[in-house]
Amino acid sequence: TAIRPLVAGNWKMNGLSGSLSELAALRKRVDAAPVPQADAMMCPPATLLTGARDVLEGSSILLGAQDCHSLPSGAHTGDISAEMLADAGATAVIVGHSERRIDHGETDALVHAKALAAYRAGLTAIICVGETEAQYRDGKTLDVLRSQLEGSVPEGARAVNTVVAYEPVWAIGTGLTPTPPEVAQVHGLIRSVLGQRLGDSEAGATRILYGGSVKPANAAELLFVPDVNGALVGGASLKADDFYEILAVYA
Ligand code: G2H
Repeated sequence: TAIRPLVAGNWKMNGLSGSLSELAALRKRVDAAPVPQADAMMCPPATLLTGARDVLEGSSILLGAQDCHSLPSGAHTGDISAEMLADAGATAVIVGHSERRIDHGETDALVHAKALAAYRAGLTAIICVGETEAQYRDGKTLDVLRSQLEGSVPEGARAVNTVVAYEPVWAIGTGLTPTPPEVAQVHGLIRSVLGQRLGDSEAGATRILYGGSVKPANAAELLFVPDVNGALVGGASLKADDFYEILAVYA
């Protein structure tokens, strides 16, 4: 059976309470013209989760978060657990985004622990992987991704609770994107590594998103690449119209 695509927005550290009006505008567009062939999700900063939950009540748009701690509770000032995200209305959490890996030194082992925390709290883990510009230039992309996947994706990952997002670091927020054949090659590799880890039937049903400078103008060319099952959208998720246009590729 065909995989149902997912278009997930990642606001990153953008958005104050006023930004919820943009989410309300998106909801209005999606309600007026639903896109039946794909799921839509928005991941605002944690401070906006409960507000976003209220805005999205009764909507088909799913709510996700951007990061979690690996433990359920405790003395970890400033951190937020997966259970807290679930309590605030999230059904998914991004883990291992390259900005977390770079800004906070997150390792594959920590990302693995965070994915397990997501499962523990009943959340879907959106596990991000991607090579740096230097690794890309040196032809190391496939090796890097294999090792990130082996380190970050838990053995217990299932298609129902796991999404993998391929985000080449050099394509994030830069306007640069890999070519469709490059994306096809990487996504094929990701699915085959998942097959070795999870078995072919789980791997064949797992959504593999492309992320990095996805915008309305390039969405169709990136999203219809084989083994691409949706997008993780940063900058273009901040505007309801742009995000809807990307989602509407699946209309
Ligand atoms: C990649 C992406 C969303 P952008 O990080 O996670 O961001 O679309 O701004 O490149």
